[in-house]
Amino acid sequence: MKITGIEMRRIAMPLVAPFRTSFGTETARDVLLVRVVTPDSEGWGECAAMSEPLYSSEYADGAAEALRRFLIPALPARVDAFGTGRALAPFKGHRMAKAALETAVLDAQLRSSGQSFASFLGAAAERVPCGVSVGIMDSIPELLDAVEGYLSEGYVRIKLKIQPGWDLAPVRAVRERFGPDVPLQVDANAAYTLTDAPHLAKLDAFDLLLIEQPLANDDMVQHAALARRITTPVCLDESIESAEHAAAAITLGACSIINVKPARVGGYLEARRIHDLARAHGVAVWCGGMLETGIGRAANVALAALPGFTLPGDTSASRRYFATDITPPFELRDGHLNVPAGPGIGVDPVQDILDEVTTSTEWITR
Ligand code: OSB
Ligand code: MG
Repeated sequence: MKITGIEMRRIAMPLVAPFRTSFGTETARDVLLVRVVTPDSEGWGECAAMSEPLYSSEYADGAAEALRRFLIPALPARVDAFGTGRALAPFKGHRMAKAALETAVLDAQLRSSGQSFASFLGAAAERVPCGVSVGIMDSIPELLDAVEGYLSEGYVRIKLKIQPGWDLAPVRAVRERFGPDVPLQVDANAAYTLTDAPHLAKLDAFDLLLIEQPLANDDMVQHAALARRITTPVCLDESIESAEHAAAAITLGACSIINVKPARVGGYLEARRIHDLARAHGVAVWCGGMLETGIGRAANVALAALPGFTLPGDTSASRRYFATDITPPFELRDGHLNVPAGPGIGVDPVQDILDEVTTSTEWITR
């Protein structure tokens, strides 16, 4: 496939409510979109990097710089998604930037051939069950109101963000109010250390599906030690940046569940490798999120339909994040989102809305 040019577009998307995690509070998403143009199609990729390097080392301005200076110039004139992966491999890190470019190439390629992401990736379902990630709040009553709202919308599992000082009490309050049958899990975004193991073991009483990334990104061995000291299954997010990391984590016993975010691991091809590896080892995976717009969400929902994705993802409806999405909104039906079936990611940005939220564009000819 010949690439004639690539557009990098920045958009500013206010969130419907601030989203607070152990690493910071987001009130708006500053998103970098990549559009790959070929003679007979175009393809979109959304870069999940946030404005500041707090979740991982990547950030939106840094991703844009890596793309314009190294990644886009390294693309051969004729290339497909697999070739894109190979061309970008010599550059260390910058996985979210690579994922955006590879996804845009894959989208263009699949639109040309008329195949959907879901079909290309090997999806086994036409709709996926959805969970919701609930941020840290100022008070327990506020949290209970938020959870009640999401449950009444139909979300099939609740994930609570936790940090030291906001862990046992919110989990206990949600269990007491909504009962033992609500599928419930927590995500610490690396806020604890192994010395907190006795404290984290107190979460065992609440029958959680999993605890996500309790310890630091690099603490693979420490996660294995923690997993031996608590009964709540340990799930890794930040620690897993590749299939090699996943293999190491599984071998070490650092996790029994993996949150797969295509952005974090460099794209959908690597995400599928992790799915295949985990499935072969009996390790459950689920699809995480980075507060994506409809562009990133469409591809994530396709991935979440693969057979090894046996737990509900953070693939929430558009309105959980944005009053107006840049694509027709993803809507929850009976706790599920439909997997797009059209060519490529199966959705298109609405041009007027896209233009309204655009803060800059940059066209790179080839
Ligand atoms: O750790 O999973 C995370 C959002 C931004 C960065 C990291 C994370 C999250 C979420 C929300 O938990 C996932 C979503 O709903 O998109
Ligand atoms: Mg997480």
